[in-house]
Amino acid sequence: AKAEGQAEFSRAGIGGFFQERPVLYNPFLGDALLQGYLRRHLPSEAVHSDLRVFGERLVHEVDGWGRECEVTPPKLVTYDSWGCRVDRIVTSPAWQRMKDLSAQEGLVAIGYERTHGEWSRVYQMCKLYLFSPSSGLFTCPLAMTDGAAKVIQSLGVSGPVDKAFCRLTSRDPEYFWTSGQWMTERRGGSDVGSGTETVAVPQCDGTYRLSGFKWFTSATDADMTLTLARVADRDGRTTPGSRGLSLFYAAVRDEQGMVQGIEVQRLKDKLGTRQMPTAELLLDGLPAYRLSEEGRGVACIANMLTVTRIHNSLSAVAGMRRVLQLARDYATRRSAFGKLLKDHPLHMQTLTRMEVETRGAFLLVMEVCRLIGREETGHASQLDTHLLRLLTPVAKLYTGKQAVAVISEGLESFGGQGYIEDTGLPGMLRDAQVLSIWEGTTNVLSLDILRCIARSSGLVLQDYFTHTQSLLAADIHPSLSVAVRSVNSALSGLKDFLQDAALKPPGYLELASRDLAYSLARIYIGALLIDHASWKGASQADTYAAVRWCEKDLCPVVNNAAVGCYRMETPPQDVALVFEA
Ligand code: UCC
Ligand code: FAD
Repeated sequence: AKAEGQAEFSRAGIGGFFQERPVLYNPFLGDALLQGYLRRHLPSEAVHSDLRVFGERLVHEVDGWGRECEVTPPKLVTYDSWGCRVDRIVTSPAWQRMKDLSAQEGLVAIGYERTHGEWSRVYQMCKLYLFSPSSGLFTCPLAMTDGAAKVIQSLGVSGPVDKAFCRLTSRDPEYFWTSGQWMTERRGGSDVGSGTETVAVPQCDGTYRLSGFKWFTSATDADMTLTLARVADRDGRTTPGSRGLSLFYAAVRDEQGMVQGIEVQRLKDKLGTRQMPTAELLLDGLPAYRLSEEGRGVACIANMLTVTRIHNSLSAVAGMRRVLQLARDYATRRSAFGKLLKDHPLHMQTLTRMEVETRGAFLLVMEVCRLIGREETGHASQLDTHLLRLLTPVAKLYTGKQAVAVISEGLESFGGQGYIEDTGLPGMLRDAQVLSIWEGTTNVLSLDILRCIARSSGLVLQDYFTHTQSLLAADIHPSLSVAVRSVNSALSGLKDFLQDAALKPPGYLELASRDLAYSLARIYIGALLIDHASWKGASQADTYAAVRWCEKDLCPVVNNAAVGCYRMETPPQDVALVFEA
């Protein structure tokens, strides 16, 4: 109690008002779209109950571990106290708990057990989507683990990798392994065909020894890795370019838990993803097994890229959802200008725009998960396979960018508190920034989309048009007719653009590729939102989200082409502008 006359602000008192913090509730129960999506496509009580229970565990247990991972980053111990080289990466106890939990909860296993048939991937990814923002970035090793399992399974190779596959997909924490994915070298991470210098020297027993330098290796505390190298012939010569690359499997540690044939040069000092070690590795005779035919390394690791890019997209949408869940709760607790934030229409407009982005991203990512699930269970038509190939990079590049924009807006919705480190919010933005860089940058994936269209002689695009139109053909409620018109008009604009582009000089489509990727994403998302809102169990909010999405420019490539963005004169003008001194 204050003595009479004592000021409220004095050495003994720091004021009476303390802002209530935003509260994280069960992320499954707080996500209407996730629940609706599952009710529609996977109405399994077992799945619903698992996600609900897991949601509780995340709030009461795991989210705290995630924070612990952030504030206890990994360290590299190069020498032991007697001067012996040990190269040990020490992670926090919370990181270890994440590994055990991942096994127990089946976060990789569910995708391979396939208890729910073609919907098993959707189930697995929904669980990972809930886990991701609380995971202290353990979703990164899980993504690579899942990708490695997929590669091993699809190659059907035998030998020590059989055992590795069982470990990667195990639910037993004692037995469970994680994998790395070492592709990037100092000369280049996008153009691995030119950038890879690592050499694989054949041994008498059919194995190889790898020597080279891997410039970025994330979650380097992993048990095994998949990596690329060039097989040397008897004279030590290798084949240059992508055609010289083969895919290898290597165990990272020996029976005693010591790295074998590897020197950990240092850990990267990163903007974000600090919870997780990312190391530079000197490979100095690392024992390895070749998994692919010689020269088929890139084609064989492509399955891993598909899976890790899907995980990347999932993390992006999960980050958006988490910041929104916190922001909407905060809007019910924080007052400004005499009323709660939730009662300021402009604040709610801001949150609505974030919500629409997040819903659209969610449906796009689930669509890719649906497609991979069909492919893996033998249900995929050629159309499904084409869509999976096209939409994987589309989703990765689009959601990676959306995540940064939405999470940044999310931070602002907390005012100054959004900038304060120990709220946990700034880390979300830092971590989001990597999503458009690793696993293929936005430009590199835009070009990948062009290549995949060209390789299919345009069939991939035909299937894109066919399927998008079929999503609009269902029984559409009149309240959605404006949205349907927008998507249809964007689709026909896109068709006209592509016909025109086919007649343009080489280089035209390259300049247009990024806008083309955005157009493919926005149109497809529009169709998915309309389709979801047309489902009999949909809510009014579903309809509203579809309508709002379709108000945006769904086909930026058409407008940019109209103003001459991709003309042949543009590249030299771009250079002159950027380099003007
Ligand atoms: O960043 C990394 C790990 C980060 C941590 C994990 C995060 C996971 C998410 C976590 C969330 C929290 S690992 C490094 C990732 N690096 C990249 O993504 C590389 C980016 N660069 C590319 O994607 C390039 O496009 C390359 C490397 C694929 C280009 O190489 P090439 O050799 O020039 O490629 P080509 O000629 O286009 O393709 C060679 C073969 C072809 O098959 P064939 O020979 O049968 O015609 C292609 O069809 O590979 C096939 N191919 C693909 N197939 C290439 N890309 C793909 C693809 N995406 N899908 C299917
Ligand atoms: P570059 O290839 O040099 O690209 C530089 C810029 O040029 C980019 O903006 C790119 O979009 C642009 N560009 C390149 N080519 C073209 C083109 N043809 N047209 C237009 N623009 C182009 N790699 C791994 O292998 N394993 C890992 O575990 C791993 N972990 C990582 C962790 C972190 C935190 C980070 C940041 C990176 C990690 N990476 C990892 C590396 C990552 O995959 C690469 O950084 C990424 O693929 C880009 O390669 P780069 O850095 O060589 O950039």
